[in-house]
Parts: sequence; structure tokens; C-alpha cells
Amino acid sequence: MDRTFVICKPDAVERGLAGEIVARLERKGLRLVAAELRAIDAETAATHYEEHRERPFFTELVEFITRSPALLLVVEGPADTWSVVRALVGATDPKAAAPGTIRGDLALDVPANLVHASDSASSAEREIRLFFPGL
Ligand code: IDP
Ligand code: MG
Repeated sequence: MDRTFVICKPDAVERGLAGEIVARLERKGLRLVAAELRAIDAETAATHYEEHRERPFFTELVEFITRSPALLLVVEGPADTWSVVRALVGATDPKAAAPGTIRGDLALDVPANLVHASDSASSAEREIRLFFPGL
């Protein structure tokens, strides 16, 4: 079995869509290993989004992801679970995301695109360690 990291971002919790997102992951056959509603602090957010530090939207992104509690998840599935979850989540820009995906069905804009999901096996490992160091 393999694991990946998912965040139901503040917009998902605010809109009451965290359950819908968890349900989609579970219906796919993935299993919850950890789940915690947590207000992400600015330092952790900056570390998490380190790869985007030089992007013009970095400040907006950190403010968004820290604005209210997010639902942090570790999910378990077959090899390369990260890629299964990314397929369910859809393209970064919800306007371009395919219908049937979480972003394609339920969101319209960035940065409020409902979900973060690790984009590789190494990102999954790094992000699980950052948010759930005890796991
Ligand atoms: P991903 O979440 O699909 O992996 P990334 O390119 O890693 O997409 O970007 C991280 C997050 O930054 C996105 O999910 C979105 O919330 C936000 N974001 C991406 N591009 C923009 C932008 O052009 N303006 C504002 N926010 C953005
Ligand atoms: Mg990314």
C-alpha cells in the first residue's frame, strides 16, 4: 500500500464541501489514515509551498491557505496513490478542470480550488512528514 497527502483547503471547509471531498476519495476505494481540522500557520504554509516562493501569487496563496481551518488528510491506496488522487482532483485552474473532477465540478477559481494533493511520491512523503510528523 501507498500513502499520499491531501488538504481540503479553507474554501472547502467554509463552503461545507469537506465531506463531499472525503466521500469522493472514499468511494474511489482510498482509505483515511489520518484526518485533522487544523488552522495552518504561516510558517508551515510557506514551507509547504516552498516551490512557489518566487511566484507573484505566493503571498496571496499563503494568506488563503491560512485564513481559516483546513481538513488535513493522509489517504492510503495502491502504488502511486498520489496520481490516483491528482486525477480525482483535476487541473489546477478549476475553469479548465474536467467535469467529473472535484475542481471541475465544484470550483471556479484560483487560489480557492478546494483541494491540495501531493504531486509525486517524494512530495507525498515530504508533506506527510511536515503535517503529521508522528505518523
Ligand atoms: P496544484 O495545487 O494543482 O498542485 P500548483 O501549481 O502547485 O497547483 O499551485 C499551488 C496552488 O497555488 C494552487 O492549487 C492554487 O491554489 C494556487 N495558484 C496556482 N496558480 C495560481 C495563480 O495564478 N494565482 C493564484 N493562485 C494560484
Ligand atoms: Mg502543487
